[in-house]
Amino acid sequence: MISRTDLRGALPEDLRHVLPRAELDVEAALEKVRPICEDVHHRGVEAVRELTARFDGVELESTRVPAEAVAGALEELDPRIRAALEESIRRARLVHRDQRRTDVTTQVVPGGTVTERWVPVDRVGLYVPGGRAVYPSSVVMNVVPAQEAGVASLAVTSPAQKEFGGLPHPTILAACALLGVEEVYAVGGAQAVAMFAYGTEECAPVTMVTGPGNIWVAAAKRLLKGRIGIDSEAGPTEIAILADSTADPVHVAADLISQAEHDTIAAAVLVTDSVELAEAVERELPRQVAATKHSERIAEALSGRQSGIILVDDMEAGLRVVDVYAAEHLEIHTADAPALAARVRNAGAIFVGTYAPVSLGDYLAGSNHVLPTGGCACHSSGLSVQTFLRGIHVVDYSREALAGAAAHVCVLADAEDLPAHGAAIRARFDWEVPS
Ligand code: HSO
Ligand code: ZN
Repeated sequence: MISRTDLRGALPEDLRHVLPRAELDVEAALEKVRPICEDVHHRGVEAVRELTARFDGVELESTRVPAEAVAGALEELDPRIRAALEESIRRARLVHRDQRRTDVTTQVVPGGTVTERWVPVDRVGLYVPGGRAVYPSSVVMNVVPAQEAGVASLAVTSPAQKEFGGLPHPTILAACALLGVEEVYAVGGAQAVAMFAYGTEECAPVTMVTGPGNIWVAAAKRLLKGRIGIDSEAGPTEIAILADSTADPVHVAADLISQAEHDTIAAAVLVTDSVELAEAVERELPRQVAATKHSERIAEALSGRQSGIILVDDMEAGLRVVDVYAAEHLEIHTADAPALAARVRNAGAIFVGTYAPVSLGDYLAGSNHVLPTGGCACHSSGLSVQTFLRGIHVVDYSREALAGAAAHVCVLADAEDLPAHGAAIRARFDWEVPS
C-alpha cells in the first residue's frame, strides 16, 4: 500500500531527488487560463456568467449571493456545526490577534527617524473551493487573519453548485455569516480570480487574492500576480511524520490516512529510524484504510509516488530528511518531541507529540491551515496576519539630520553615476554640500 525507501547508511548528497514529492504542473494550465482571464478582463460580468454556465452548469442571475441567502444559511445550519465553527473562530482569533504588529520607530541620528508602519491591504478576495472539497474551515482560516490584520473590505467567492440552486455550498455561506462577511460571490475557478483581479460590474476589484483552489485557480493566481497580491499557490496537501520506536503505529497510520483523505495526489510520508515501527505502520494502514469512508481515494494517495516510508539511521538523519522535504505539515512522534521540534528549520506547521495531530490544526488548534506546500516551506509561511499587512517605511529627517548625511549621499550618487541624486541634496543647501 505504501512504498519504502531505505536511506540507512550515508544519506545521499542531494536528498531532494530521492524524496517522494507530489507534482502539479501549474505551468501547463497557464495557457488554458489566459483566455479565461482576458475574457473576464474585457467583458466583465457577462464573461463570468458565461464561464460559470460552461464550467459549473449554472445560469447565474447575479454573481453576487443575495444577503438573505447568506443569513438564511446560518439559520439553517446544524447547531452542532455552528458550535464547532464558533469555537474554531474563537481559537483562531486568539492566535491571530497576537500576530498583529506594532509600528516601530528607530532614531537613526538625532532628528532622523525611520518608522515601519504596518498597514493592511485595502480589499481582499478570498477563494474557497467547492466541488469535492467543501471546507467551511478554510473560510475561517482565510477570513480570521484578514480581519485581525484590519482589512476593511473582504469578499468571499466559492463555486456555484447546481444542487444548491446555483449558490455556493450552504455551510460555506453559513461560515461567512458567522464571520460577518456579507459580500459573497457564487463564482469558482480561474474566472473567480480574474473577477477579483479586474473587477466587474458586480464586484469591485481587490488588491489581494488568497485561499486554496484547484490547478486552474493556482494558474490564474500565478498569471495575475503583480496586478494583485496573492498568498501562495496551494498544491496538494502533505503530511510528514518523524517518528522513533516510541511512536504508536495506530496513531501514525491514522494521521497519514487523515491527510491522504484530501486527494488522490495528497502526500503522506513517514520518516523513521525504527524498522519495527515501519512494519507496524505497514500492517496498520490497510486495516484502517479498509475501515474508512474514502478508502479508494486514500489507497491511491498512499500508494502514489508522492507517499512513502523512509528509513533512516537515527533522528539526526531524520531531521535532515524532513528539513529537505519541508513539509506543509510535520508531526513529531519521538521520545523528545519538543526538543526535536525546536531544531526543525523547514515546515509549514509542526505538530509536537501524540496529542497534536494535523486534524487538530485543520480545525481547532487556533493555528492556520493554509500552509506552504511542495517544499515552499523552506522560503514561505502559512497564512497569517502578516500576509495582509504591508510595512511602510516612513522617513522623517530634519535639516540638520539631512546635513549630516549629505556628503555620503553625494559620494555614493557620484559612484553610481547618478549626479542628479546628489543634486537633489545640494539644492537644499544652496548647492553647497555640508561636510
Ligand atoms: N489539511 C488541509 C486543510 C483542511 N483539512 C481543511 C480539513 N479541512 C490543508 O492544510
Ligand atoms: Zn486536512
